[in-house]
Amino acid sequence: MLTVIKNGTIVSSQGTYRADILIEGEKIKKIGNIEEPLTRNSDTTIIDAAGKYIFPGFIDAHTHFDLHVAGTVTCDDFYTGTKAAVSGGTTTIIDFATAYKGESLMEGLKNWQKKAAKGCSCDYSFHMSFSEWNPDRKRECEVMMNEGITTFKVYMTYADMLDDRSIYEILVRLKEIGGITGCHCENSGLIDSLRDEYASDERISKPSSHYKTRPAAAEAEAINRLLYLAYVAGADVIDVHLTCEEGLNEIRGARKRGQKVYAETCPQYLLLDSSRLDTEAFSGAEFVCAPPLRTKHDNEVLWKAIAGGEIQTVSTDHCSFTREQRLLGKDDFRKIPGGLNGVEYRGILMFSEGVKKGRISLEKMCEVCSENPAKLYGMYPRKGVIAECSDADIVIIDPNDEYTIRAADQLSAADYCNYEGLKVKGRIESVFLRGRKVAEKGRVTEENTGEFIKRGKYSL
Ligand code: DUC
Ligand code: ZN
Repeated sequence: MLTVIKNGTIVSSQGTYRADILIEGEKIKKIGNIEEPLTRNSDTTIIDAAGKYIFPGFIDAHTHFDLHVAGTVTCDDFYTGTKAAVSGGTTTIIDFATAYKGESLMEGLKNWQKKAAKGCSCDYSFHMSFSEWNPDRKRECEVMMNEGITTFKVYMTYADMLDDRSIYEILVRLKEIGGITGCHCENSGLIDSLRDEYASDERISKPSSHYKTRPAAAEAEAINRLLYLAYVAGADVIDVHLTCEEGLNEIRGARKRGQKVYAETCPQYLLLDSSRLDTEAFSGAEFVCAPPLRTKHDNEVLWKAIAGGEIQTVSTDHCSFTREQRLLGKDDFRKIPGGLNGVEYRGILMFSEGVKKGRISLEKMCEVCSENPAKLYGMYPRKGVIAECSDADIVIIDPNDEYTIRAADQLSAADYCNYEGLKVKGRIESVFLRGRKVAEKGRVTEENTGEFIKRGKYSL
């Protein structure tokens, strides 16, 4: 079966150009002027994309589906989460498999493969999160690399946090075998002390206590520490979900020392700020995430950092809960399950709030949503680019449509939306996953065709 997408404007990190795309099976067969007789063949589907932008499928390298958090489980599993993802133009997600204490990395991977086996509507892979570091885990890193799990994750806070020695040794080991780790950077000791203080008086029942006990300084200190550990290890490293100017300044410092540091941010840190939690109503709890939302100033600093090439990727950290689940923390902000929903909105938010508002170019959007994630996470050029022989993962955006984001329309299992009421310009019109049309105007037209992607080493 052949598909021809005609007359569209193809977007890459290097520019935009008008060309037709011929899809054969799962791959892009040809780019150029596709003429008859191909387009006359009755087996050929022709799509007229005049006036539309054509992006390589977006890659969301930071999701949490079917994850146990704070005594509950995210309301999106791989089935609902990947449907939501693909409806918004994300054709590949990378979730976080965790090897809990006492489990081998392979056991952790198998547990997450089982979760994903419930059905995925976009392609998927996993990073491997460590909960402990010892000679067994060290040996198993290579096993993961052979399985196509080439990126890892460490936490500097939460129950699974690792100490500085372990993080340093992981950086050394991954450098030896060509892997790379992302790190959740927040200073645990400082946060724990502040949390106990706020929990000792009436502030215990305010959702805003969550962000007030996780200051930007806690993030910046942890980033600084990570980057010095990486400096001594001589290892490249990824700071995931960067939220603030203080943290960015630490990354700038490390880059001045000659270090290779990759930075990721998320739409919530570009578009939302902590005033969302400053409500008397408990609804502020719907905006609890870690690291927390910061200030409007930070939002703009991060947009500029994307435009200027200081931030390489934009992911979502999608980690969704219902209103009822948030109520677990009604009397104690420490028990509010944290994380925002957003896996289905990243593409349209980056287009409408980024490109249409003149904060970033089309090329930059393509770079941070598709091309760089593909390179950093070892999938390029199979994914992340519209090119001959690449997977036909394609997003068609109609720049002239507009609509209002509403929870009532969303595919995520969450019963509210962190971007409720936002008017957006543009629409993710059609989404192709390895040559098959899987979504149209926010609806999934074919589900469960996602496959596990064995990834190679990072190259960005
Ligand atoms: N932060 C969240 O808010 N949720 C899940 C994991 C994380 O790091
Ligand atoms: Zn996360």
